[in-house]
Amino acid sequence: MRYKAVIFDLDGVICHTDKYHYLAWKQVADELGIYFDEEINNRLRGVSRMESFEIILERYEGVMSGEEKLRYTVEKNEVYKKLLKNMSPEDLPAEVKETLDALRERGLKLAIGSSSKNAGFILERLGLGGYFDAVSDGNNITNSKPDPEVFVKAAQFVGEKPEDCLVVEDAKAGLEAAIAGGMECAAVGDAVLSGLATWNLNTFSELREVVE
Ligand code: B16
Ligand code: MG
Repeated sequence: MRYKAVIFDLDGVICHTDKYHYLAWKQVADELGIYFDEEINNRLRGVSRMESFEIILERYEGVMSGEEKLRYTVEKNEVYKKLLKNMSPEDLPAEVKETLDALRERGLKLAIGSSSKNAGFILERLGLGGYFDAVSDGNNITNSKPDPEVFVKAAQFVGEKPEDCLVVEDAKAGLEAAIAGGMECAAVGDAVLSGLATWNLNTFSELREVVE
């Protein structure tokens, strides 16, 4: 087996919460009269909540205090969490679950490496609470992707060396984080275009061949 553990990003890899992030940020942007669209939303992939807001504020004319910024990010998260309640195990694609089960059967440890502070809640909604061997997320890091911290911690949590871990990511910042942490990585979706990944996946199930 090429690896001992596989570390999965959550949003954009295991599930798709982008639409909920978009709707929640849109509400805040509208309130502030800031232009916001799906293209700008794409720049928020893998980026922390506060850094996401800073990107949205690039189009803001006024000046905003740190306290106000905090208030708006809290508001965004409240809207986002309400929307997440729409999620259910049906939002976990069968292909993803079958592939995860197949990798586990082959003896690989499975972990989550997500920037999100809502990762635990999302996993519960998907019916994956307690499924992974370790969850490293926005609650146990001080630096977000492209800093490698979230993946380095995930490797520590499962007790494996970085060179024995494969990271699966949908964001360029996430691939950069994996590489900075000394890990090989597989790209899904738009991250393929960055040309940074060790493996470029057309489908999630291709992971079965990658780990051989
Ligand atoms: P939260 P990932 C990331 O999750 C999302 O891609 C990104 O859009 C979001 O801003 C970030 O989590 C923080 O999320 O506001 O829930 O803490 O892709 O690293 O799993
Ligand atoms: Mg992601």
